[in-house]
Amino acid sequence: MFNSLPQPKPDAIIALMAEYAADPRDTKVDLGVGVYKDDEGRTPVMRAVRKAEERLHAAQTTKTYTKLTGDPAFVKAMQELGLGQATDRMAGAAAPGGTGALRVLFELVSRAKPDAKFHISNPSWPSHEGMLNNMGLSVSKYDYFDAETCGVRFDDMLAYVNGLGADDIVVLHGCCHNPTGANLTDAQWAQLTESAIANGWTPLVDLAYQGMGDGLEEDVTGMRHMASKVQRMMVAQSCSKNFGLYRDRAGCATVICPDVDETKLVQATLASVNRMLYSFAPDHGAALAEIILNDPELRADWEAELTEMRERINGLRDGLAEALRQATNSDRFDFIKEHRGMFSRLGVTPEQVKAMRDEAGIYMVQDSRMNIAGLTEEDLPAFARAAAAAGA
Ligand code: PLP
Ligand code: TYF
Repeated sequence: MFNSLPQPKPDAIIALMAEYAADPRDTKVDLGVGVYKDDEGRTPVMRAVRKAEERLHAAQTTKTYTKLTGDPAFVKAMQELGLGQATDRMAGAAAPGGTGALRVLFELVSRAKPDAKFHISNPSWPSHEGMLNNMGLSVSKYDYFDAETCGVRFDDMLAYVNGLGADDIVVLHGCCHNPTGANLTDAQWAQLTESAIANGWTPLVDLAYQGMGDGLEEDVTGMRHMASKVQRMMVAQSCSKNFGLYRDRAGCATVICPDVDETKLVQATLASVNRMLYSFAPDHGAALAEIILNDPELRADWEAELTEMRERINGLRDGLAEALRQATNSDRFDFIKEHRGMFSRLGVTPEQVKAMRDEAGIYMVQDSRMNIAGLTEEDLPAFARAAAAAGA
C-alpha cells in the first residue's frame, strides 16, 4: 500500500540544511535554517540550561506522566514571560515546541468552528500554510511585506483585517517576523487591536523569537497591549530559539477567554486535544525552562546570555548594512539595520541566490532569506562582495 504514496514535497529550508552539510568547501557559510549561532558558528547549550539540567538531574525522582496539559508551573511561567501575567482568563497547555502549540490551537479552533478561516501574512513561515492545508482548514494571506521598501504594508494589512469578522482567525508574528524581519510597531499593534474589537476577528499570535529582537519586554509590548484589550486571543510560544532548546521540543499554547467558565471549557478541551494528538507533551525542555524562569540566579544568567545573542545579531545587522553599502555603493540595504530578529531578505532573485551559493558557498533560502546569526564579522566583506558580484 505504501508504494502508491505521493512523493512528499520536501521543506525547502530543511532540504537546504542537507545541501549545506554535503558541500565540501571549508569557506561555506550557512544562512539557511533559523538557529542561532555564535561567532564561532556554534549553536551552544545555553549556560542556564546546562545548570538547570544539572539541577533537574539531581532533583528529579520520577519520570512518570505529568498532566495532559503539562506541568502547570511551566505553563504559568510561560504565560508570565509572554503575556506579563497568568490570569484565570487564560487556559494553557505545554506542547512539543512552538509548532506543537500552533497545531493544538489550530485543532482547538477547528473543534469550536469547523468552518473558521485562517489568515496568515504574505509571506509567512511555510509551516503555517502547510499545517493548515494538511488539516484541510481554510487559509488565505493578508498583505504584509513590501518588497520595495522592505517594510510592512500596514495600510493594506489593516484594510484586509477590517474586512474580517467573527469566523476569522488572524495569525500574527509576535515579533521578529519570519521570513522578512519587518515588524509591526506598537502603534500598529494598537490599530490591529481596535480592528479585532470592532470586527470580531480573533488573533492567534505566533511567538517564536521573544527576546531576539529588542528585548524580552520590548518584543512583546504590542502583543501585550492586544491581549489586555481583546475578548479572545491565542498565543503559541516556542522555547526553541530563546532558550536554545530546539530538539527538546518545548512550547506552550495559551488561550485568553472572556470569562472563567469559557476558560475552564477551553482548558478541558486542550487536554482532550493533546490526548488525541500525542497524549502527554514532552516535559524535559519544559522543566528546564520552568527552572530557569523561576530561579532568580539562573534567570539572570539566561537573560544575560540572551542579551549577548541579540546584541550579536543586531551588531551584525549594522555591519552587514555597512559592508553592502561599500560593496554596492548604495544605501538600499540599510533596511537590514532596521529589521529585527534572525532574518531579513537580501532582496535578490532565486538565480542570484543560486549564484551566491555556487560561486561563494553562501547558503540562503531561495526567497533570499538569510539567517543573520549565521554570519561572523569576518564574513561580512566577502558576503557583500559576493552579493555585488551576483548583481545585488
Ligand atoms: N513559528 C515560527 C515563525 C518559527 O520560525 C518557528 C521556528 O522554528 C516556530 C514557530 C516553531 O518552532 P519550534 O516548533 O521549533 O519551537
Ligand atoms: O524558519 C526556520 O528556519 C525555523 C526552523 O519546517 C524551521 O523556523 C524551518 C523549517 C521547518 C521547521 C523549522
